[in-house]
Amino acid sequence: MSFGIFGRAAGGAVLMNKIGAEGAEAGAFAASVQRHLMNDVGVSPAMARAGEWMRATAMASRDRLGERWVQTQEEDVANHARRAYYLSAEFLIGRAMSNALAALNLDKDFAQEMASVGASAPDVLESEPDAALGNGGLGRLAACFLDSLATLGVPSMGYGIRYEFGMFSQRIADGRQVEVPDNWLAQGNPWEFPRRDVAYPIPYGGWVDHVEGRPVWSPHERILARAYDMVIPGHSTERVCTLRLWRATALDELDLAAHTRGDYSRASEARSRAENISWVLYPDDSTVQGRELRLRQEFFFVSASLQDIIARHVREYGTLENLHEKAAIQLNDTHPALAVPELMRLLMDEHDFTWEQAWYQTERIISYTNHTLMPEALETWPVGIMQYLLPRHLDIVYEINRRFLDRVGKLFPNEPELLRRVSLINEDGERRVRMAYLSIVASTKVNGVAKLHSDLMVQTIFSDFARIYPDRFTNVTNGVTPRRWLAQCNTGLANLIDATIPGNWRCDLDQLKRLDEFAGDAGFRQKLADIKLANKQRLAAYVERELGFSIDPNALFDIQVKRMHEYKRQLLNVLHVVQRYREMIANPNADWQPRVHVFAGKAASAYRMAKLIIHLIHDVARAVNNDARLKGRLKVVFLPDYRVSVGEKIFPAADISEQISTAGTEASGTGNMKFALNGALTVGTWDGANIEIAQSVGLDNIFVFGLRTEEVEKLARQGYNPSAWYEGNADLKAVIDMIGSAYFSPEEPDRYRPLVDALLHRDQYFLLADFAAYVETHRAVDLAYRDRDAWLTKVVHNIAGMGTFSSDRTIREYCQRIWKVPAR
Ligand code: 26W
Repeated sequence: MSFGIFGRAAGGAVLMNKIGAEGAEAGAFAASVQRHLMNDVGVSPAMARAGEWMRATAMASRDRLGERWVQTQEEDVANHARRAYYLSAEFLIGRAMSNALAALNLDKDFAQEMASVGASAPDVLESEPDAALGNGGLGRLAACFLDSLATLGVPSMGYGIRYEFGMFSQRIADGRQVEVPDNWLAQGNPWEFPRRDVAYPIPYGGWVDHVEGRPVWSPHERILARAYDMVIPGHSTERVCTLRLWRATALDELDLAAHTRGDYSRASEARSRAENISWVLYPDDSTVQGRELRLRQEFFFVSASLQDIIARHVREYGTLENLHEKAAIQLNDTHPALAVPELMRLLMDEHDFTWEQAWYQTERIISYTNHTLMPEALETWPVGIMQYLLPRHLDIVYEINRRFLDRVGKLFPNEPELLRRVSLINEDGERRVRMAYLSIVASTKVNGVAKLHSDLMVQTIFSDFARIYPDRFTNVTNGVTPRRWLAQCNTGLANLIDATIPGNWRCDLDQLKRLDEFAGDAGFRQKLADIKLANKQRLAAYVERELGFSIDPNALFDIQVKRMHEYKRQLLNVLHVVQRYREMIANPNADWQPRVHVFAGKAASAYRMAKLIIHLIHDVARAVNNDARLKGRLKVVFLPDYRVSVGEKIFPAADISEQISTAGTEASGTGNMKFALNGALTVGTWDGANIEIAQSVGLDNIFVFGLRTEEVEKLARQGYNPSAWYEGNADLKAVIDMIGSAYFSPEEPDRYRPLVDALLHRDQYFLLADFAAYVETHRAVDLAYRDRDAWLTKVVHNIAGMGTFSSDRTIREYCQRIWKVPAR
């Protein structure tokens, strides 16, 4: 069967053929699964357990993806395609199976096949470990982007690191977070294609000589980057996208001389030194630790990826002169920012480009996305470490800086302070390279990830650069893939949408707008309510399995899931829960809206305050869940080990989505989109993408509260005094006193001292200033929830308004405005 460039079956005859072939396809797939089960897994169908069926099914799917991969590559080469390369230190993929089966149109056959062999399809799917090669939003965004790149048929690749250990698993012991290594490759990875012939040496250390005026770098060591591909299937297309992940190994695995001497530990030293580099993901999204290893990781995957891009280009064109016409490279935050000096080095030192020629290309190839305004998350590298690990790159950075400052000096001759501010080298204290500035100077475009964030970016952290490069800055609002985050995780809702607005909304999410006209249809609303209830029952069953207690699916489910961070204000949520608890015990016979408050999220291992908040949630849960006076009308749940596959159970089950960051701090948020798409109403601040969601679903269909960014700034300028807010609000005072007393932690009365002190004396994120409005908003939520028809009407408008938050829209914008590559 032949498909067009972008894999659309052209013409009715081909389509008929395809449908006619599907029955046979399904039979062939079942046979292939059984063959893999016997030949590769080594077990009979009668004896196979869920994990074994999973591996066999994955292998059978992988075969087909392999075919699509070959076909896609051939197309791109034949078309001399300009390609987009997405460089990211994180890809938070989650499970691959349901998505692959859906993309291959085999999901229903799989369910039938499992039934016919007496296996449970859900158990088989659940046995797949999550690929958790990321921390949070930034990594998950990268995974959604791959899904859209494949689906839109964009000639493209993702590049990252094949971490042996991904994001740690979170266990809870006595209310405290305990981190456990994530050995996700323990059973092998049936989805990856090791490319044994694709490997590049990665140099580190040493010194730079100048021979006949040319710099010559003599690295102290070299390790090897080996390619492992994951094939990312597109939906409604045979196109796929490649995620190429690099694994570090030693160039010389064995020091044979040492081995012969009997010095075995010496003999294997080089190996473990090298393998360390792709060993563990940095489990931290606010501060950087283990600095040297982290820098090694960043250079490792950047260098391997660029060498690979260059090798591919030379293979296709025999020259690098047109590289900038055929390659666009996106830096996912600054973790891959070393791509700037590394591309310069490869072009100049290895391919004889002059500085001007190399810079001309670099500036046209690279673009950079910023994901945070938080100063502590903006990467800088001490000049000393750079000198030691990457001396040639430091020289190049200095030269980029010299030329850049020279230009700025000419553009703004009377502003010596400006030069100091925009220098790529921060000279205050220990000299450090500012990776964001380096990225900006070398980029075609620099984007933020939601309108507010992009505006603040040019008004605050990058304001000087916005003057120097007025046309460089832009916005591309984030999105999420509707395949995983609606079609696959919420089959009930997907079926209802299919029945209501037939068409391919999965790949054209704007279609959801047509649901608006069903808001007044009582039958439709009832079906929506039934689906939500079923999803809440499913989550309740999961809670019961994980935590051993039951929650009432008829209660209002109020959910906050995301990384634990002070700016995200999980603590404000807790303050509200405690306030509600106080009100309920003061007046137990009132007609309280039954509620379940669900939390989930990991804290960086060194982040004391975030961990203390997890502990507080558990302590509050213990008190509240066991207080008979409440008669089960208030429950607090902390679901451990939040990850993609847990998100898939949570988003469809929420009535209320908590998006309550201090205005101006959350760059975008993407969980907010997943909740709303699944029919939860947002309680949110005027921050990040919440603003655009509000504009899209309508202000009547969202609960907005709290200070706006300008008001937060004003308050800060005037001198914010949290203890005045504490003294001025009796409820707030009582809530904080209750936490500061031994009420929730009788075994350790001072447990929450640090937290209460931080609130009363600093309150960096203005919780106390937003408390009253937040509590008030939740009263309005309770009232609104009681009017079932009105509530469900809002739910319909929420879903209908979410079309624009598809990552397909986001990727189209990158393609058109930044990369200049075609998308269907
Ligand atoms: C150096 C360690 C590190 C790792 C990750 C520092 C900072 C990060 C990211 C910038 C943190 C992150 O994930 N940012 C989130 O990116 C999402 C996707 O754009 C946004 O939706 C979130 O608002 C933003 O917090």
